[in-house]
Amino acid sequence: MFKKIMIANRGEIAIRVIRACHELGAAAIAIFSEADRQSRHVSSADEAWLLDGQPGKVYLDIPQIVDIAKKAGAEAIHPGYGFLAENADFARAVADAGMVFIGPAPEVIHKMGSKVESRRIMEAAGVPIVPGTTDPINDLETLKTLANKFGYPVAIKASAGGGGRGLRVVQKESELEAALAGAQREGASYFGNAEVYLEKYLEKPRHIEVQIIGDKHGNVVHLRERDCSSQRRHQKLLEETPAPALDDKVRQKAFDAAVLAGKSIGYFSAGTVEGMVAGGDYYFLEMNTRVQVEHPITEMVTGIDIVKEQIRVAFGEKLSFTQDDVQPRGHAIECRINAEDPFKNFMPSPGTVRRYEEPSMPWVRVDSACYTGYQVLPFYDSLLAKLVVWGRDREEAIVRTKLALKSFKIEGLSTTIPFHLQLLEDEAYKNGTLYTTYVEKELKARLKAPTAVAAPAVVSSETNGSSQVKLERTASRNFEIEVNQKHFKVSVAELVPEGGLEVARSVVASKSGSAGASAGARSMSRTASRPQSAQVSTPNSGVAKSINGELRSAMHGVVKQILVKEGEAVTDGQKLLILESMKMESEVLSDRNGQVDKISVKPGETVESDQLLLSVK
Ligand code: MV4
Repeated sequence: MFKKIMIANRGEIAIRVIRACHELGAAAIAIFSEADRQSRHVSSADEAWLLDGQPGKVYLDIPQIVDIAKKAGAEAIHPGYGFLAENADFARAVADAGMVFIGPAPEVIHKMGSKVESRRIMEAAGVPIVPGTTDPINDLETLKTLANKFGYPVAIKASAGGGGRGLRVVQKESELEAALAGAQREGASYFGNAEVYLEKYLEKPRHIEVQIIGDKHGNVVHLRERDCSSQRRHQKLLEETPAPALDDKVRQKAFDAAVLAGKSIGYFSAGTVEGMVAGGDYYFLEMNTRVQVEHPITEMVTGIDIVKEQIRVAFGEKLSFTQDDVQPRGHAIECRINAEDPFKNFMPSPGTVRRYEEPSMPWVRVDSACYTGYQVLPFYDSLLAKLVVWGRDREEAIVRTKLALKSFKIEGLSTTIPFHLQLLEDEAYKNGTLYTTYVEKELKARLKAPTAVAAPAVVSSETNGSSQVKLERTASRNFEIEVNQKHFKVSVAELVPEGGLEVARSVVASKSGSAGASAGARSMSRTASRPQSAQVSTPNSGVAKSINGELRSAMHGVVKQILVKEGEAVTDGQKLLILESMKMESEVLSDRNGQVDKISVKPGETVESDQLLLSVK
């Protein structure tokens, strides 16, 4: 086995991989950005190296990461998910430097990165694909002809896309031109590739994905499916396995497609074959050549450690089990607890976690890098914790998940916990008929914010009714100090008022039985200090706020694109610019008919919360 493995990632997945390294007896090397000095992935590693450069960019710095890995004596690099995990150049650079990339071959990453090519390969292998093109489309006329051939609605997709980026749904011919331009622009700006293709758009599909793992001896097995239909704007919110109310024949079709897909490309690592189920049919969608966020639910029902097995096969070992050994047991649910406000259109909620306590109970696993005092940074995604719960059947798993969600204590910022509690009570969720746009189209409108209560004092039952402010020790914060190229770990604890001053606001999330019904209190001062919602155009809520035509950013982010010019006439609801924060792209819309008066930002510019973007008079 490898003796030393570098983890080219941060956060919970870095910690998860470090754990697998330690189980295998390998030392784990962490890398970290300046902003991540105090991160738990740094303190859990055996050795940690500071990356030179901007915190938002360093985890993508291939030459630097490969260089450090060589210097540190790593034999292999695990990329986690996100960042460089599906970057074929990185996989190649690791191999060229004489190390093992813990993932599939660079050519496989490259091929699966092109959705057009992966569709072509899968079709040739006999895997069912969504009706559509397997060649890129370059011009509007061809697009029109093909859209008519397949019939509306159609989806225009960036070939280099994935996860919803560069996806446009078109209902009628008049929308084709703008959709083509939009998909091309997103493909170019996110992936440096403007190539697009067309698919028949399937209404209300379920998102079923199959976990596979292969070794370097030609074996490929599947670890059954995950249902990831609970999403919002392509961000998964809850995943579970097995998929509820799924016909066993369709399930078997998905398994067969996944193994066939893996074998046809010589896959040797952990991977996921994403598909859609619509009207009793299964269709291949795309293949993810990495370990996924939601891999733990598969581990819970199969008992197989996917990350450890992934490292073992990268070393050249045969899979330690056969397809027949994969005998699932029970049901597992994962809730992605994000620093987002579900009642403000899931607006990112960066800031400091004032209190963080995980549920401690049987059948519950929490994968997280969070701690009291943890800062949610605007450079990275908003995942705070993955709550993973097992039950003998779905009902038992749901009951346990609700109990675990209610005993999670996260204060200081908004989280998706109240959303999860409401989702688990939802009829469509309970009977297993939820589809991919259900949360956005149906559930979001019904989400109930816990009722606001004027709460002058900060007393909750957590302090046993006492209004005294006690001092408590926060989890100690770890610092890494470098002196003469040597690493020292220093631990500092600080004294803060017990519970902090944000208790009133955040007990809403952690205490409400069925959210909305309990006596959760919302800090009124916070509410009052915000512009009233009537002044915020609804589609912009969470992204920008408009007061008398002045549009201000509601969050720290980056201006991706400006779609209008000064002096241009605009209409109510028209897209003005695109902001990105915490990996989410949001459109800022005009809330009135008028004229663009002044544009105060430039593309690429970083903006703070409350910063003036532009004004419409
Ligand atoms: C689709 C589709 C319906 N029909 N393609 C969204 C992200 C990317 N992975 C593919 N996506 C979709 N492609 C056709 N032809 C619906 C979606 C889709 C979706 C897919 C998987 C998981 C969640 C989704 C949410 C909305 C739309």
